[in-house]
Amino acid sequence: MTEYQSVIQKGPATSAGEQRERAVLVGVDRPGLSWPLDSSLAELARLADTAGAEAVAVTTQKLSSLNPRTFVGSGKAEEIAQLARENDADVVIFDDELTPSQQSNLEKVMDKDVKVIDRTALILDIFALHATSREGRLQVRLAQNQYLYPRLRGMWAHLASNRMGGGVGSRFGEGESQLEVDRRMVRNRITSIRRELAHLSEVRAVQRETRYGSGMFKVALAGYTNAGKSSLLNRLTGAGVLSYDKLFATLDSTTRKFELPEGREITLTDTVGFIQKLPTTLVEAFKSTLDEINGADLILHVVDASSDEFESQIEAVEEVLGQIEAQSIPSVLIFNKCDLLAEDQLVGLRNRFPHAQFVSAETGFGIDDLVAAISKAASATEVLMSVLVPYSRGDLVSLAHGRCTVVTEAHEEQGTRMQLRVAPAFTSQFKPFEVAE
Ligand SMILES: Nc1nc2c(ncn2[C@@H]2O[C@H](COP(=O)(O)OP(=O)(O)OP(=O)(O)O)[C@@H](O)[C@H]2O)c(=O)[nH]1
Ligand SMILES: [Mg+2]
Repeated sequence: MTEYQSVIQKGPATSAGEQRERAVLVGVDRPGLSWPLDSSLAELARLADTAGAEAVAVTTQKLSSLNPRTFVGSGKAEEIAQLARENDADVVIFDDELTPSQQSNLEKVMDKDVKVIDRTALILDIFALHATSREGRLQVRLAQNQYLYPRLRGMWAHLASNRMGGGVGSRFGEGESQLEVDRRMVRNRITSIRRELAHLSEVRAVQRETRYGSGMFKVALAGYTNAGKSSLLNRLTGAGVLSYDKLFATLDSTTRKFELPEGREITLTDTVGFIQKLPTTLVEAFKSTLDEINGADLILHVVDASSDEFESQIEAVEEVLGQIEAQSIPSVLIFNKCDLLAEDQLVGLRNRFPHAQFVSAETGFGIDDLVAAISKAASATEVLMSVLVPYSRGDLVSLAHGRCTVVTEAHEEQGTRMQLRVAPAFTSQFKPFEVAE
């Protein structure tokens, strides 16, 4: 059966002692790039590192228009083949998505055992390495199969393996019919994964609704990969979520309860990171995970303040938020890693972004202000109510303390008199006990 194979096969960077694949990185400078080529290639090197390949050479070309056959110019393609030979490379990685035919044409130019892949395939590899939940793994398989489908004709040995295969040459010798069989198989697989994901997504929606009781204010941490979302969740809730200095450490979302200083509980959800040129197949495949952002009442957009590219990163994140139609959800910019900034840099940022929060998940700097900002946002939608709750309704008093903001509270003969700020979800429960000021 035709299955998608990881493109980097010598194992992840973490497996000590393992020999890592050697990669040549290729970037093309052309008009209209929103990201400086150098930093995009530096990011590509980090992606390669995370997937288990070491960048041994980097080459670029300036073009006014792309070559439809080989992406770069044909002379440049020869030059890349030479560079790969000199550096004993296993793989050539393009910083942009190649069309299936470009990928195939480029492989013909390279020496026999040199693979040609693109940023998208690399990101798919990393996602496959880091997916742990059933849903996460299914989402990755969906994206892999969508990527594989149009590339079946070329059928590079490294991209798909014929697990049931009948020996050398068996898959290429049979012409169109084998291609048709493969196509149908991949198509069927996509359909069945989609079906299973749709089911899991319903389950997840129900869980989200009932999670710790409905009506709770929901906060999602979103942002560029490696910005410190998981670290921030850990700092706030002691969640113990995996955070490390690799791209896409988090794939599965984690939700934790968090108690605001006034006693009210909200939920905080850590989510998968974004990146520039995030493959659209991945955005589609991860729809249900990304729904955690969509279902939030407030988005904390976490930014790595120490990155030279933080502005482009903010833009890239906003673009993906637009793609998942989450741009209308209230959001706050959180500049993290402020411990790495010089004092004047921090002052400059505060002046430029007066509505943002400035924190360090590492040192705890600014966390109290951040919590205050969350409290403020959480109470913005609430209405002020004065109630007198009879002593027989202890449940409502608990609800008030757990889910609302208690402004004043007095114990009187007929019951508990409270002034509350109540979220829209709970007003109907307090309505029967409402009293005049
Ligand atoms: N100096 C410093 N480093 C930080 C801070 N917050 C996070 N980091 C480091 O940044 C790296 C990435 O942190 P994560 O919390 O894994 O980032 P993330 O946004 O969850 O990343 P992904 O899950 O990969 O998208 C880790 O090595 C953290 O230790 C901070 O405030 N200061
Ligand atoms: Mg994370």
